[in-house]
Amino acid sequence: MKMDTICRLCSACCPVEVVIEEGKLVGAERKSFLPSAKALKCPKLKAASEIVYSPARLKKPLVKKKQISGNDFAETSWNEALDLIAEKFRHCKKSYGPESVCWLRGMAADWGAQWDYANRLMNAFGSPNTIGNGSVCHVAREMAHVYTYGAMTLPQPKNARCIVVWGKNDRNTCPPACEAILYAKEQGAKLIVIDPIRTPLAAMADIWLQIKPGHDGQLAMAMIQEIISNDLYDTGFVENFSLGVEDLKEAAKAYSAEKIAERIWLNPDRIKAAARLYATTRPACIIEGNGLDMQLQTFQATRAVCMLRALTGNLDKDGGDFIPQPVPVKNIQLKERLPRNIRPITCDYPLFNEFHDNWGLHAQSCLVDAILDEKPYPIKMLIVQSGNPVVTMTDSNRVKKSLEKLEFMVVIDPFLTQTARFADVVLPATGCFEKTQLNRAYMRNSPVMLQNQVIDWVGHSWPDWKITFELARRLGLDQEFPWQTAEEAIDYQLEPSGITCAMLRKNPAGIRAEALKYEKYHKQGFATPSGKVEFFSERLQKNSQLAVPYMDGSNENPISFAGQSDEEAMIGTSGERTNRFTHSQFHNIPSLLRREPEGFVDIHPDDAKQRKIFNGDLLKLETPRGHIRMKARISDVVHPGAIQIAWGWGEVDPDFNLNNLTDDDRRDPVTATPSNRSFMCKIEKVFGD
Ligand SMILES: Nc1nc2c(c(=O)[nH]1)N[C@H]1C(S)=C(S)[C@@H](COP(=O)(O)OP(=O)(O)OC[C@H]3O[C@@H](n4cnc5c(=O)[nH]c(N)nc54)[C@H](O)[C@@H]3O)O[C@H]1N2
Ligand SMILES: Nc1nc2c(c(=O)[nH]1)N[C@H]1C(S)=C(S)[C@@H](COP(=O)(O)OP(=O)(O)OC[C@H]3O[C@@H](n4cnc5c(=O)[nH]c(N)nc54)[C@H](O)[C@@H]3O)O[C@H]1N2
Ligand code: SF4
Ligand SMILES: [Mo]
Repeated sequence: MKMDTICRLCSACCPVEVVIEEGKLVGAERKSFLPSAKALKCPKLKAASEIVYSPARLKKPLVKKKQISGNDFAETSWNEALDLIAEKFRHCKKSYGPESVCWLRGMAADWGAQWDYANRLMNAFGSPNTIGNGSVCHVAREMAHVYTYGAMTLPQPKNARCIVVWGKNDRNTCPPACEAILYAKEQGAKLIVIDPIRTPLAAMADIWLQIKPGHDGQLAMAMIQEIISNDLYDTGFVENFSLGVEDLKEAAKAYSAEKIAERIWLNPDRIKAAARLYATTRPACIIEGNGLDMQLQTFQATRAVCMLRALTGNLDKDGGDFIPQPVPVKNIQLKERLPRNIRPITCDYPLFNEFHDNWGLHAQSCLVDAILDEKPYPIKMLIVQSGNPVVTMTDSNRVKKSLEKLEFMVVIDPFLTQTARFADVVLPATGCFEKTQLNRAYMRNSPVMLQNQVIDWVGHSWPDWKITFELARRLGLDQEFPWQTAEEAIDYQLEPSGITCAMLRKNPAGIRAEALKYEKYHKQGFATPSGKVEFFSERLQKNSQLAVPYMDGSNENPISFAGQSDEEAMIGTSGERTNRFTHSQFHNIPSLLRREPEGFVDIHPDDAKQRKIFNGDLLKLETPRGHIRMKARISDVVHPGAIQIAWGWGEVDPDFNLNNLTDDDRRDPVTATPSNRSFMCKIEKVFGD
């Protein structure tokens, strides 16, 4: 039997068709608009049945045996596990106040209605502290869009004549987007790639700018300067639908290509050529990604990139950057129920906390501050759902210290991860094919699609919705969580749209809540305070932030430890996603390991020669926060002076955990984003061992 659903093994959220035999998932294939010979294959999806039925899957709730030292767990029943957790919720509320309990969600791959359920439970319980990982993923990016033109745009590469891929590696991270780029390229579209690494898309680009890691904001300002000073911008659009272009003009003067090229490792003529090609080939879209997201200046840099879209009049055009038409849904988070006098632990980042109706709190680093430094007050109990913070959060050694200090910790995950080992109770969650769920990626724009349960729960695991609903009822929140099935809850949330779960099941390609419209700003303006695109933001000015990006003329080096490194240090870049793994996940799946059995440090041949490093040599990388060991791979995909460190292997061995190297002391002032992707590190060969 074949069934339709959405794959959530990573956050690409591909629509897929799965093959079910005797109730078991035996195969799955991505749906693609390309003929099947050209469609991109996904190794993770190919391994789906190995992942779902992995012997390492947790089958029952686990409780830590306190009397035995080490990481020993005993199996228990759902009743006992949930009763114990509910008792700890009550104990913390009574002893320290409800705000001492925090719920942390990871994995953008699982964003969806589940985020709303966790918020609803916590808000009704009385704690404002439901924290996501958006400060190191795309929520900070979303805020930069919202502050510029009211919503996060969706690039439309398929019909574009020019595509800019800025810090995004869609070949490995988002096959549907990559297919659209490849298709457009075949139709003659121009491709510009801005990436410190020669990715597959960079290798086929018309212009590839191999930027110095972390310096994208200055590049965007140079492109703005080139476009404005040569009158290449869309004057009609800018005059009628924006404000502050004069201020932007002024700010950009300090960043001409000649002035900044050398310090960002680029050639001024190539910067100008890229700016001109983008501005003069319409429609054009910019696909920006995680390469921009984890920088110390992420908010200003992304705002500058957003301004390029507006200057060139590409906003809300087919083939440009589309302003989404979100599906009307109920906001079910119950934020209004929170006592007004309790501040969240992320209170130092008020603009980030409040920029959106239902994104909620994402200054993830504040959780560690609250546990360790008790600022603004201590967190005593933590629930971690679909995240592996010991491996994926900044400065892992500090994170581990904080988890050890907790009074009680719960992890909800299909696997016993490095993080789960710190927990007092581990609840076995089902994976994506075992649950029905509304998907936020598809809620932000019609058409809505359903993630559909296609197989039974493995062992005694439960889907996240059921875990949350059952826990809520044990906390006396029966009225807030009256639903017995995922479908009931989804229908409740979708009510304003007139769409139901049953309708979605009958329409696997999705249902549009309203007809697709471009250039909506003619009628409704932009969802900013002024109703216009805001090159100058009064909101930011009032809150003591830069009203125009880089208007202070800063040329600061935004790489961690830049000031304190010795001459021998290199720029460590992190986070490479290969298409076999999702962050810390799947490093225990045999077929995926067969092709990629370990992670490597990519080092340029010139640097390797100078340091007498050969392929396969064991290297020690070190920063003031810690060290890792990994083997060298000589490769010219990197720029001399920079290395690329494999990502996610910290789940296999703490010695491979690159977040041992990252720094959480400096953060973007608006979005609390640390520099997870670029930091100075010392590199030396390990002899013997
Ligand atoms: N230095 C550095 N740090 C980074 C990054 C980087 O590039 N460099 N990337 C950042 C980014 S973009 C992100 S999004 C984060 C990712 O950080 P995490 O969210 O911690 O990433 P994962 O390792 O994917 O962890 C997801 C966990 O969810 C579990 N899981 C899978 N499916 C389900 C489910 O349906 N239900 C439940 N309950 N659990 C499930 C998995 O087993 C896994 O343990 O890391 C960030 N950290
Ligand atoms: N296979 C797989 N797919 C995934 C994931 C996964 O772990 N594995 N994770 C999912 C998640 S949560 C996310 S957020 C997305 C992320 O997906 P992408 O946004 O594609 O993220 P990455 O591949 O991490 O990084 C994109 C590119 O940024 C480049 N880069 C690094 N530093 C810089 C810089 O300073 N400037 C510029 N301009 N570029 C830089 C990298 O070299 C890389 O080519 O992928 C999702 N899809
Ligand atoms: S790219 Fe991600 S979402 Fe798409 S099929 Fe592969 S694992 Fe699933
Ligand atoms: Mo992410």
